[in-house]
Amino acid sequence: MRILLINGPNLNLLGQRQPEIYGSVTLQQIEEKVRQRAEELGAEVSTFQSNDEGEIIDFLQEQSGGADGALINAGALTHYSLALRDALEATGLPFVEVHISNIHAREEFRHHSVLADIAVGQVSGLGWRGYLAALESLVGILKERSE
Ligand code: CA2
Repeated sequence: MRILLINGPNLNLLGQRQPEIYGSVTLQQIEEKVRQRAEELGAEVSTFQSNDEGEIIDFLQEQSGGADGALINAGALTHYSLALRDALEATGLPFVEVHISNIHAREEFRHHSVLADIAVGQVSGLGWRGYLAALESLVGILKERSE
C-alpha cells in the first residue's frame, strides 16, 4: 500500500517560526515519524512539499496512479484552491485533510475548506500527531475496503 504525504505552501517553515501555533517539530521530522509508522502498518509513504500550487497538482497527476491514498495539508490553499480540489478529485484517491492548528478556532477565513467535502475526513488541531492519526485512519479504511 502506497500513501502520498503532501504538504503545501509555507509548511517547510515548520519548527522554525510561529512555534506557538505550529509547534517546534520540523517537517522533516514529521515525514520521518509518518514513514516509520507507515512501515509498522505495512504501508509505504512518498513525501512531497511545495510552495507552488502547480507543482502540487503536477505531483498528484504524476504519482496518483501508483498510490492508494493521500494525506494532505494544503496550507492556505485549503481555503481557496479550486484547482487543487479539482486535481484531488480527478485522482479519485481517498485522502485525509490534515491541519496542525485548529482551523475552526482561528480567523473566520480559515474555517472553510474547499477540500473537506471530497475528503474521507479532516484532522485539525492535533499538532504533528494529527498526521499520524490521519495515517492510521486512512490505512485502516483502505485495508477494510480491500477485504
Ligand atoms: O494548521 C495548519 O496546518 C494550516 O494548514 C497551516 C497553514 C494555514 O494557512 C492553514 O490555515 C492551517 C499555514 C502554513 C504555514 O506554516 C508555517 C509554519 C511555520 C511557520 C510559519 C508558517
